[in-house]
Amino acid sequence: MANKKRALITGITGQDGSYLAEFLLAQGYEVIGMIRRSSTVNFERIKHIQDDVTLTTGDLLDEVSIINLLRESRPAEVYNLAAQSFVQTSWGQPVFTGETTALGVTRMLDAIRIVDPDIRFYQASSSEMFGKVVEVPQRETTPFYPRSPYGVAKVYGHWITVNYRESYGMHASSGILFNHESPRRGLEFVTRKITNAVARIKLGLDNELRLGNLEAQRDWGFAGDYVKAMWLMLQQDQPDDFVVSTGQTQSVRRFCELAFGHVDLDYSKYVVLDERFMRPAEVDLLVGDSTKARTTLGWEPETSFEKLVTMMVEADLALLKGQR
Ligand code: NDP
Ligand code: GDR
Repeated sequence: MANKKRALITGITGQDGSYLAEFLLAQGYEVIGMIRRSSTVNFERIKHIQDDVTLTTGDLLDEVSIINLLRESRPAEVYNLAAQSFVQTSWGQPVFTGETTALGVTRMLDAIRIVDPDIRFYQASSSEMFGKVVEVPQRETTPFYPRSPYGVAKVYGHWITVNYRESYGMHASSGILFNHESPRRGLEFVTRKITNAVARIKLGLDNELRLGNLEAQRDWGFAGDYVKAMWLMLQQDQPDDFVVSTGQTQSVRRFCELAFGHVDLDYSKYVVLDERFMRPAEVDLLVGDSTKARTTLGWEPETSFEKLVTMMVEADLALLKGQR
């Protein structure tokens, strides 16, 4: 145990945190997960590895808790995945989103600077920073033009990471990850909302799916593939920023078509447009150029869009059948 490399993951109870914890355990790491206090247990995504990781309370809103956590756990690597991550919510809670998703990054970076500036740091940056279409495909050099309080907060988180790298020589890297999904995706995100509805409709539990903008285009990959890129960034001699994406873009409509089609249903008979799911400002088209990650890190996505959709529909069908 003493010789194991130790990593701290914030956001371990989230989609990416659970896949990253699995990945790091498989690499032989000792994994510490920072969890925030809640009135009910929310270990759904990590219950299968709960005995293999150490869970410790802390909150990105509370720098003292982070300093104490770092002092006690002394990790070699910190993966900062915690955030208010739902774009739609960021209009309703813009200040909270800024506190967590933007200033939370500074709290963590500053805690590292105070406790041990040699700790390597990964920041979960996002393709939402590109926002309005300025260049296609988007790459590391594409100017940011965020379109939501979430996107604005992520731009802050990205630049403060660059700033701590340049100011203090810290090994701080920012992964600009495009949308990545999985059966563990939260039910409010469009992909999981669709695959869950497909399963419910197929099993006779529902008869419609209410959605917003069907024409938005996203570069969707599989979360299990993307966590490897996070780890690879922290294994490099030099810290840097990397776009992580598949290079393919698909519309929400196309996602519906494939997901419903997988169970022999016609999406147009079930999908109902609902204004409540339209956004005040939309990100119309995201497609990433991950050449730098592919050449420097040797990373590439392994799961096709079709396989991802099928995996998610099958998982939701199995889940619902299991619940019955
Ligand atoms: P999730 O929403 O699934 O998980 C977010 C995690 O952050 C949860 O574990 C949540 O804890 C935790 N968290 C939220 N607020 C705090 C806080 N104040 N203190 C401590 N923990 C907190 O997100 P994903 O796993 O999908 O994404 C991981 C990161 O990657 C996020 O930063 C997201 O913005 C970013 N990202 C995600 C992309 C994607 O497509 N998934 C693409 C690009 C970037 P709890 O369970 O208690 O709520
Ligand atoms: P996104 O993901 O905003 O890209 O952020 P989301 O799945 O929420 O939306 C994708 C696109 O689908 C459109 N859409 C709907 N979205 C939701 N959630 N619900 C609907 O009913 C609906 N109808 C249409 C949206 O308008 C949008 O265009 C995700 C998050 O994981 C972020 O944390 C991350 O940074 C980015 O991906 C990259």
